[in-house]
Amino acid sequence: MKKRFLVTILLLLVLSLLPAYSALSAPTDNWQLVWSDEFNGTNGSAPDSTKWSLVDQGGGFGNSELEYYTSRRDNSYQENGSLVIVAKKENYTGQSYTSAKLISKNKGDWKYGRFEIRAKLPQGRGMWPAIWMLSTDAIYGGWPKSGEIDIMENRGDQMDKVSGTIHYGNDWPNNTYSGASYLLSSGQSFADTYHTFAVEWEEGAIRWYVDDVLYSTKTNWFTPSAPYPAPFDQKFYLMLNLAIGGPNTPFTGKTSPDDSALPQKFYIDYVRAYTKTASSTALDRTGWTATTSPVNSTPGNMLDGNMSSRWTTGADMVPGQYFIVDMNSSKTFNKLTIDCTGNNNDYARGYQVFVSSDGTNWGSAIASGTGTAPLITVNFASKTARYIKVVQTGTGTNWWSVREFNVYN
Ligand SMILES: [Ca+2]
Ligand SMILES: [Ca+2]
Repeated sequence: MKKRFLVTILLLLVLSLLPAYSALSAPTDNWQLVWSDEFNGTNGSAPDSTKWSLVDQGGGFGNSELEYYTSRRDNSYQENGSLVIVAKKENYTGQSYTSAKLISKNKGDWKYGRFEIRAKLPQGRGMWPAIWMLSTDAIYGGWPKSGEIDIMENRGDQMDKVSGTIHYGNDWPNNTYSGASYLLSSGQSFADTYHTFAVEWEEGAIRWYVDDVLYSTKTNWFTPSAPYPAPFDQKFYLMLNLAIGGPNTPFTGKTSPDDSALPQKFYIDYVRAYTKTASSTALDRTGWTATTSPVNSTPGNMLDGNMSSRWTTGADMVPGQYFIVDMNSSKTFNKLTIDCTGNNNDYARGYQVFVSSDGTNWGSAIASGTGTAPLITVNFASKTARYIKVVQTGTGTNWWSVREFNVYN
């Protein structure tokens, strides 16, 4: 997003369009949600100030951008479950357009993670929506020496294409970047519907996805003052903005904006940040037994390693149904899975998880949630106990079933 002086020419060199099918589905079990904004505030309300700061600034941002970013509700608000960033043709504090930019600096900062944003883009010549990240503390120096990760950028006269890029290296004009673009099928536009944009950033690797299709992986970069994997080994924060490119803005093609397209709206359904938990191993279930309420079918079917056998309530889901697994001796664990794949409507519509050392005293729930799919994965801080109890808290017109129940550490 910053200082793209040679972007137009160089992008032509790096547009190795790679939406060839490579299905690394995401997020995997090992990505755990740690932060999110679902933008469920009341219609017209400001973005959550505990998660975002609103930039109040103009001046071009090194790219001869034309907008002034305001903190007014004219340019940003929540509506119907989305954040809306509005770009307007409007004279304001020396600029001839207004828009908004949200930053999570010192409110949401992460070293490594999966960052997933579902958004519908604005359109029209000059529009430059961006979802990107910069270093919180910039310990390796000014741009681009502390790095920049662009999760998604688009130019509004090319609505079938987005790009993902990292910027790094020496001071401008000797800076470096690398990236790739993702193209929709012919005739489709990122302005027509929401799409999911994600980056997975781990030590030594950054991967870009659109709608869970991996389209770019970068593993090479540098910064002058520190060894690899610097600069991408420090905390970064998120930014969401809609810039307006002008006659001197390379990214948007050095043309004047199409004023007839304004106002334009950039809709963001959610922003979710995940961190990777250590890979886990399923515990050996030898000697484990299960009891259930209601008493029905064969509880041991959830522990037999066979997806074709199941325990089921034999009755519609109602709160209070439960099963208890006795692991035969005390175990330490931090994750469980309740799998009813194959009876795809039979998963718990809501659940609470309890643990006990004696099968009698359960204390308060260690985890709870709402099931949304036949495989329910529950992560929690490590526990040591012999018994695990899962209680149904939802209501449904299907029988509650469990084909396999596993516990991990
Ligand atoms: Ca939402
Ligand atoms: Ca089974």
